[in-house]
Amino acid sequence: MTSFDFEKRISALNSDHEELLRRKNPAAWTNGVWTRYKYPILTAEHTPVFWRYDLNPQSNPYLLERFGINGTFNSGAIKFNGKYVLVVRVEGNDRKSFFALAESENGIDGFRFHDHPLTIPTLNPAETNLYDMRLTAHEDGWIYGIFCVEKHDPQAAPGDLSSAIASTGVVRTRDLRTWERLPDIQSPTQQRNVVLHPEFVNGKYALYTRPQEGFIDAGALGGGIGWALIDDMTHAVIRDEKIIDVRFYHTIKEVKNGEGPQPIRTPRGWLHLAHGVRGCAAGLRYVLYMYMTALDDPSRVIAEPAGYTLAPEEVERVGDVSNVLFANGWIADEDGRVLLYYASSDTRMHVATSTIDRLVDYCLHTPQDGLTSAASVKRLNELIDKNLQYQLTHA
Ligand code: BGC
Ligand code: BMA
Repeated sequence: MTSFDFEKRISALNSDHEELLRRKNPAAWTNGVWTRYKYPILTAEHTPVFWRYDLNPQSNPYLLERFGINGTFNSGAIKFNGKYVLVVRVEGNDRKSFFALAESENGIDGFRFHDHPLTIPTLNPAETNLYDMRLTAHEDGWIYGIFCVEKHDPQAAPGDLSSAIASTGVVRTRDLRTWERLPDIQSPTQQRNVVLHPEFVNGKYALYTRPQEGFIDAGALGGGIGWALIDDMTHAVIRDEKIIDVRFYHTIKEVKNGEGPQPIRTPRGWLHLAHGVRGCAAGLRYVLYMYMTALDDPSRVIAEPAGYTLAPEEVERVGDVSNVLFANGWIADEDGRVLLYYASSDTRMHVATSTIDRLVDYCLHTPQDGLTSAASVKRLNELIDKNLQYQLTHA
């Protein structure tokens, strides 16, 4: 009979876990706009050992994993009481997602999960999966969490166990401990990627929306990121909705797009980060892009730098759903830094940093997409000529 040393195994598990959580995360890459860091900040292995294992040798003599974690991704973010706090989408081996808070002192490494995941009150027993929460500290004094609620489509043909319906859930809190569930947002269409604007606009709440024709297809209704004013977040109803960030043929957002985190106010306008999706032989490719809107009207686009700002690279390319970068959380820090929390391939969380000044410069001074190869060549030639001229005169 092989002997199994329970105590030895558990102490190895604990010390490996502690080592992972204490690992420093040096800067590794920059293109001037963003700095990437060497390691993911949260992976399935970062979840507490006591989430995954039953630690009692009587009930778990072989020390088997009892609750497998498949991934930690698509996190909302907020700075709260001086800590960098993420509301992480955790997915179990059973494919169900739930939310859990993790926090760090410096926002770059040392993220630790709170002991328990969030318990979100259920409004309707049919709701099956909850994911992708955006956190907005609103000027009304509440912190809102807006997330996707997924149910099996009641109209699905018998045997069709894939068709689903996406709606939008709302919770609010003041302390990140007690979360009050509000009614789901009423909308004439399905919605994903709904984000609450942090300020009142004409005395109303304002939502970035993403109407969609079906569960997956954005279709004609989902022509881009939408905008809707709401009277009351405790009974939110989307009535009039307009598309503010439009999709175009042969771009990084040709198939779908959606608002990422809550926008950031700057002296020059609102900074936005979104995801864009295009189809290719490998399936859907998700990248991150930016745009800016006007301070006097956050629904009016004033800058649209061409193409993506971050796309999957190296280890980021591979995971549960490969070739995906997705972000629904960032923090504008008091010192002018921006910490972007992005997920790769529906598997793990990363951080990238920039500053408000750099991001505003990037948005306002990076040329817009001319939508054709000819326009891109013209844009590139302008930069080349400008640089060659500069080199000549500064030789
Ligand atoms: C998944 C999401 C995904 C959505 C659309 C859901 O079932 O949980 O991650 O974005 O389907 O593909
Ligand atoms: C979606 C999103 C994300 C996910 C992405 C890629 O539509 O809502 O949850 O990261 O697909 O699977």
